[in-house]
Amino acid sequence: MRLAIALGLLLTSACTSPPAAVATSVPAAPAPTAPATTASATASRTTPTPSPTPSPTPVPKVPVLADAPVQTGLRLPWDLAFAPDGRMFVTERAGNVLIFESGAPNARRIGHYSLPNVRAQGESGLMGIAFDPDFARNGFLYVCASRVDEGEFRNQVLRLRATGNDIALDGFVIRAGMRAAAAHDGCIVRFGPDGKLWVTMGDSTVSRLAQDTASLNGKILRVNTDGSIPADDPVLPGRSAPSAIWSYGHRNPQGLAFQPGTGAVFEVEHGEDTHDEINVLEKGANYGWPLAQGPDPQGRFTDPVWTSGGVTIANSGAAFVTGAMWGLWSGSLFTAQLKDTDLRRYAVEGTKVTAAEILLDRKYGRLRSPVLGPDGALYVTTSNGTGDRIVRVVATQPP
Ligand SMILES: [Ca+2]
Repeated sequence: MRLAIALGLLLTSACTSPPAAVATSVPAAPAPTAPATTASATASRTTPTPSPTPSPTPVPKVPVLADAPVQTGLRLPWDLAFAPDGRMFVTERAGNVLIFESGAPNARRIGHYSLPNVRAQGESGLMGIAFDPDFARNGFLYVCASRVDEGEFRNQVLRLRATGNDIALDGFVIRAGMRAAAAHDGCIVRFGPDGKLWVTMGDSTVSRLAQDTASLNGKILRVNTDGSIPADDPVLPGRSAPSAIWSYGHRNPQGLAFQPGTGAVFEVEHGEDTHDEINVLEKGANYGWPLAQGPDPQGRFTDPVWTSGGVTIANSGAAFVTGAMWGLWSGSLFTAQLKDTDLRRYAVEGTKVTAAEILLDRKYGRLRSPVLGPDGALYVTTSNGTGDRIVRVVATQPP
């Protein structure tokens, strides 16, 4: 069953050639008045002599969206990230890092790296990717992957080093302590505005680990890029010193996004058969899994700011959008849905999250990770198994 759409209407753009408009929407706020007309009319009434025309400040509007694949023929691309020079790096679950010249349509593939010892099955394999904030100088990037190492199946955070378009394994950030499984591996990596590396880690199908503060599974982790523990990480119940764990009680978090301006950490995780969640992460907080799903009626845990209620939609990745082209939608959170095969917008005020539009509904199949590109467009990976794509969603302001 589909969620009710709070507002806005959905236009499908069935079989048209890309780029095609995907959606328009009723504005959330009353329609803005046209600035130039109003301003000049007022000016002409009150000012008898001509005065310099003030440059009009555009009034933000609901954006017009256009979507089109920019890369095709991929196999389970999981995540992507843009280098400061505009190159687009894409992970494929099997263990590949693909480098494209840019995010432009059909941009040339200029590099390919295979991470060794990846075991890819179901929700495991090579997943998250993030660039070091100082990448232009040090060439470092970070991935999270399920690998066989020292005789164990582990999720690991690894540092890679790019020299031009050649990538080499540089070392481990987190080598041990994260069990891997065919499902519930989390494994999104993102840099926060605090310069720390944040990692989502699933319970690896052993749900009790999410409440075990001695285990790194079922957690959100926050570490320095060399794997050391930031001194301001929390001291969790049952421990005597800070650990890599920022928050716990998570089932399978596959989305992580930092709110522009505030730095608040929004996390998206899969529920079991109800209550997919969006959480705002507080230091040291317990988000309840597996003791509570969704809001806890007993008040023992930190409640999600949004849930899917009695159904699951399989919300995976998440990203905030910003920029003038997004107009009234700047500052919104977008999530990609696997099961419900769509892209959703949430209006966000502070930490209040309100479901808004459903976009790209059933158009590209399962959607995995949305990432804001350097051009302000949203790039989304599909996760269908064969013939997968990177879809670019461009927002423009209507005249
Ligand atoms: Ca929860």
